[in-house]
Amino acid sequence: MLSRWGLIAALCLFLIPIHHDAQASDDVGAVIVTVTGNIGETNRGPSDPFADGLFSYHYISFEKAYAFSREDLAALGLKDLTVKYPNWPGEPIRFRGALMSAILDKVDARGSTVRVQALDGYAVEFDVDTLRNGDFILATESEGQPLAVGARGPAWLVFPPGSYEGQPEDTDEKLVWSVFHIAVE
Ligand SMILES: Nc1nc2c(c(=O)[nH]1)N[C@H]1C(S)=C(S)[C@@H](COP(=O)(O)O)O[C@H]1N2
Ligand SMILES: [Mo]
Repeated sequence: MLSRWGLIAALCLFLIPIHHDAQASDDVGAVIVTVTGNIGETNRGPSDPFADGLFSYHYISFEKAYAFSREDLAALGLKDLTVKYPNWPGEPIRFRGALMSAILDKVDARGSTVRVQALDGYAVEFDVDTLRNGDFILATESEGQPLAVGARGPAWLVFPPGSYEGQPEDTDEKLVWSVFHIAVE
């Protein structure tokens, strides 16, 4: 027979959180953007070929990454940026999002190049220095509304004209919309 204390101890064992594999124990919330590559800070383990279906679709795998929910991005501090490009209809758009420099700081980015990749596979590279020194935001809202998936969300890399060296006159070609992955290389 178990003593009373033995019984209590046995019951307590059930209350101790059991550490599953890295995948299951990562507590990262409703992720919208994941940063991979040459980074010093991470909050999740390896990509899983099945569970991480969109990464697999794009032939991306990783050992560690930093996964951001909307709340994680908001915790970095959101900035407002109003932008207009000639091919956009209507008035300038007021965006809100985390600064790319804040995201790169948070993940302790160590590389020199950043590739910003969208759900549709469209991807653009930037120098880390360019992103750190300019008004580049990873917008998650426009005009006070969350950017939706199917629209330009979950995130849209937004910056004013003239933000990178050699940016052709007022083109928005590097403003990647539907961003889900940022690779530091
Ligand atoms: N996800 C995603 N973002 C993208 C693109 C794209 O094809 N997919 N095209 C880029 C280009 S080449 C331009 S000119 C602008 C505007 O393209 P759009 O009119 O198709 O939105 O978005 C940029 N961002
Ligand atoms: Mo374009």
